[in-house]
Amino acid sequence: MKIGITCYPTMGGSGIIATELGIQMAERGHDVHFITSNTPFRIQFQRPNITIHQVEVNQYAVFQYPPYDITLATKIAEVINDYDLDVLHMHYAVPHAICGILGRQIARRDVKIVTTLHGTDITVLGYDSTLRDAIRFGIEESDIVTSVSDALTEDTMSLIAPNKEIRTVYNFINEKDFTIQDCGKLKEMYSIPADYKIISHVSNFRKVKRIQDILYTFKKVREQIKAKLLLIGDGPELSKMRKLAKKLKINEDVMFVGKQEQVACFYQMSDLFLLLSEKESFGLVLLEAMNCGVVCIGTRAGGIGEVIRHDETGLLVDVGDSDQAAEYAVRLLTDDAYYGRLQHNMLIDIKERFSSQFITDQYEALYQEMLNE
Ligand code: GMT
Repeated sequence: MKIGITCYPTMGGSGIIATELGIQMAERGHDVHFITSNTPFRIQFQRPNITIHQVEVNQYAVFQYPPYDITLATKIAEVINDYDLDVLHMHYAVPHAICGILGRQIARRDVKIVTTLHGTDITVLGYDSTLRDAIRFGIEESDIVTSVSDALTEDTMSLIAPNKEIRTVYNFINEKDFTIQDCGKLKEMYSIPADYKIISHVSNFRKVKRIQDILYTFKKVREQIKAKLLLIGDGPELSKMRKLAKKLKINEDVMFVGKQEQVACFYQMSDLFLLLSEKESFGLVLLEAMNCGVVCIGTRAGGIGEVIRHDETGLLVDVGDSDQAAEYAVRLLTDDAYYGRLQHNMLIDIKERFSSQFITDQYEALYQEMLNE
């Protein structure tokens, strides 16, 4: 198949999944075309069957805002025609599904469109009455719509109420990069004493990630256990959280390492991973941590409860309950047998429900289904 993919090519989970899926499809022999504002950051070297079409948005004095959506739609139309695309896979209803639909009209070709909803397009933009109709249009005019969790499917149905079936297709893990491996002397390089436990978190430090709860949890754990907190990523809440760590007098044990391109080694040196968001459609970072052997504590928010099976493959707490999170963290970090049981189950569960092969098969079948219609 000839597949066009549009996503935000950044470090966010949606861009990662879109890119990894494109790589998987290319490895299966499909002809993959990324139509994006930049080379997706996970494509760092030459890969056969993958072509990148960069969308360059020009700024003109007549426009008050740069016309990203129209330029993208025009580029999509050009690639549809020049490469005879069969399928477009658009990540995010707004703006990308709409750009795909417009691109298809401009190209005047019957290319099939699958749109994947990732979360923010629904759980944030869905509340904006100026965008809700456009999101519904993007969903209804796509040939097939998928969402990354049942929770997001339900949210979409209640917030947007589209006249369209939405199918859940879970995110998947890149098993090659995220695997149990010795992280070498990393602990030593970061001057972390060997007998300290490492608790970590990776995100874009948006408000929804509730980094303050991670700090509160860590403070309580630190009172009982020698531990360091490793915070990876950058975003709007970062400087506030640095101040909070100081105020809580835990700053000496909290390491803010900023945005990092290679995160696998940070998971590999961790003993526990926390994702305490108030909204999270899936939580791809959980899969990454888990496949590196790290047991996770997450909140009962969105799709996190579909990724972590409470008390079987990890632990769940209510949003904001840092007392419970700390109690669970101490148990996991002191009870090796319990940790080992959850870790064992979690590694099996990932293989069964979130492997790259299992999920790529599902998307490939969806593409095929559209073409057979
Ligand atoms: O988590 C973010 O803020 C980034 C966002 C994105 O659009 O890249 O992530 C969303 O999509 C990921 C991939 O499907 C999911 O794993 C994240 O849970 C989801 N984020 C939210 O729902 C907040």
